[in-house]
Amino acid sequence: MQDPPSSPSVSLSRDELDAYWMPFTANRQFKADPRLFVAAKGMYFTTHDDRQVLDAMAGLWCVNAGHCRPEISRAIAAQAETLDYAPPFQMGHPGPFQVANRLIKHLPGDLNHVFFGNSGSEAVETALKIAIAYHRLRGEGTRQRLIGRERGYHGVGFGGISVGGIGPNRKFFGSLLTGVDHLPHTHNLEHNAFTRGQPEWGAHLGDDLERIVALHDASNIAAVIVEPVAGSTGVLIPPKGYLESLRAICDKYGILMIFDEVITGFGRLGTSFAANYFGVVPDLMTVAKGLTNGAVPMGAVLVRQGIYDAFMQGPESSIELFHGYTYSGHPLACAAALATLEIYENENLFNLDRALIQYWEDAVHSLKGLPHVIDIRNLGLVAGIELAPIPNQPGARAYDCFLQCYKKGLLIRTTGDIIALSPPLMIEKHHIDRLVTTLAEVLNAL
Ligand code: PXG
Repeated sequence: MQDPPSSPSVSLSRDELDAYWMPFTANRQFKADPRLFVAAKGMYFTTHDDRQVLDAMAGLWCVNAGHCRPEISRAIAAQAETLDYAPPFQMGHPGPFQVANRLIKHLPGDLNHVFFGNSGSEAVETALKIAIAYHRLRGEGTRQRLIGRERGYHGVGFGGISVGGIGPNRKFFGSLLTGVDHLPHTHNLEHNAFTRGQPEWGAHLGDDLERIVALHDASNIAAVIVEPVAGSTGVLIPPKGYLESLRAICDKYGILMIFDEVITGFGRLGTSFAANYFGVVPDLMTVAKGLTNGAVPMGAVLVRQGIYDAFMQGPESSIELFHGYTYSGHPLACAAALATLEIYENENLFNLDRALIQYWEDAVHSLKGLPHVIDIRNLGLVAGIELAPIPNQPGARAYDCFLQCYKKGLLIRTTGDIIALSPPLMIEKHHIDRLVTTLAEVLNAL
């Protein structure tokens, strides 16, 4: 086990806490009793009050190879000293070409062209735009409608919140994108509570796509976007046959299928990507987070050969896609991504030990029967534990659980009354034991 580092001293006054508007955070509550991390190593964070916290969330689903890997920090530092920045439009540098080539080796089918951005949200906006533009280039410009899913999370851009299925993320922000429909989500406690791995019930939910096609006609539909396993809304595992069914219906009607693998990518399910795990190849895939082990922001869209080819038409002097970011393929992000992919490959993190995954599954399911636990679900190295809400106080029970865990030295993530667990992939059995023991103590005392 790596030794956690001691913390650099830090003190922020109440006034100093005020200027920073924190994302997706109860700012006033947080600033009254802040929780700051000041260092991290391997499986642990160090807090501002010098405690060690076991990271059961890989940061925020991103630090898959563990914290502060020297190979990655050294690569970033060396890159910063050599080439800090290069313009990405009509100019280049070796980094993004190298990352793209290394990345596509791990992708199934002909997902072999990569467009870079800086986050999952940007990857999603990019993918939706490519899908619509692709149809237009092929003379099917009426295909503009987008289909997402209830309880889907696709970042916070206007496209992402429109295809996303989370009420609070949408309701404050006006009319959003027009022409969007949502498939039903696949979560069902009545049929599937306490399932290990993929549930048996629910493949038919994909057939709802037929209903949407019948309503709008396929000639108006550009793409369907889903997370293969929904992460943010509480680890919703797809029923057996569901993703296969969506793929078949998309094929039948010429609708592009987008997998948002921002969470499921880079080893989370025990394979490189969920597409490999489920044996379902989408037409476009969005990734971010684990791409750089969380060390430098980076996102990307992978597209199949035919999509790239559709854009590479007309005069060679013409710009094929009017889209991109100042920091697309940023040198520091590329350095981090290359070093990260090297670690994943060298440490076989895309092919996790089956025995470890089984240990994880057994450990999380051992919490069945504890107070308030109404469901436990898992796949690869991810798990969701659903708690019965306190009447009229949705989310309060799980938030309390989060706070108690933090006090006891364990970082979990909660969404509504669901606990999400998604540890770094180099987790060992003794970490799993500690994680589950702490959670059990907290649940028993809630
Ligand atoms: N797609 C998916 C599937 C995601 O999980 C994004 C897109 C957006 O990525 P960026 O890099 O723009 O944040 C995400 C992000 C949570 C949580 O509570 C999850 C995410 C972000 C913030 C919180 O589970 N995932």
